[in-house]
Amino acid sequence: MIKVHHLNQSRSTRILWLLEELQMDYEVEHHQRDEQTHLAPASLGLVHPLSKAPIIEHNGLKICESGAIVEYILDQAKQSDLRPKKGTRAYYQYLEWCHFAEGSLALPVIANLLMQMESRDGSQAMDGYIAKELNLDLSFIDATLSVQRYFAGEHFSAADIMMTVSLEIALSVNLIENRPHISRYLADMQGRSAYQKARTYG
Ligand SMILES: N[C@@H](CCC(=O)N[C@@H](CS)C(=O)NCC(=O)O)C(=O)O
Repeated sequence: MIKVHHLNQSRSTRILWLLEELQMDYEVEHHQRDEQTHLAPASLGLVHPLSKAPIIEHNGLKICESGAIVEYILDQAKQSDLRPKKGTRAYYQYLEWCHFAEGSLALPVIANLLMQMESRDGSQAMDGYIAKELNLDLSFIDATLSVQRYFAGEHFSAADIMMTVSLEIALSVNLIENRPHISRYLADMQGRSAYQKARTYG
């Protein structure tokens, strides 16, 4: 059975959500963020030298990086339509957005979150860079979702699981105001029962 190392309020929600969508058995080992620093506790460092969530353990393998874990789990699933068929247009959209979630969107969204925790006058090079990247990324995402329901086209896929968790961080700091298609999309994702089950883990 797949063991998921879950850190509260983190990207490991992606993995719990995916496993719920696939109705696969799994066990969860909980790790609670330090209340002061908000970082992972020492228990996660004992599992993996990076001390980051998610991490899974299965059949003697230990895997980090949420995108890689998603692919691994989809490889284990007996039957799944959460990854479009290779070579199709939907597959390449799926691939693009799975990578976009961590490769492009995560940096400005998380940097923005961290910058809000400190006092800044807004004139540093970093502020301009992050604001520009956020605007570019969120405009592109909103335009995409104005013409299609999901990131890989008209069917829900694991790319939606990758993207939703990053977009929710943007939502939590009011970056989604005036982005009607992203707002519609997030409400749709948050209505899924597998999502709601994954969120019960904190
Ligand atoms: N790119 C990695 C990012 C992993 C990551 O940064 N995880 C965060 C939680 S969202 C974490 O474990 N932070 C705790 C810490 O750094 O102490 C992935 O997608 O899995």
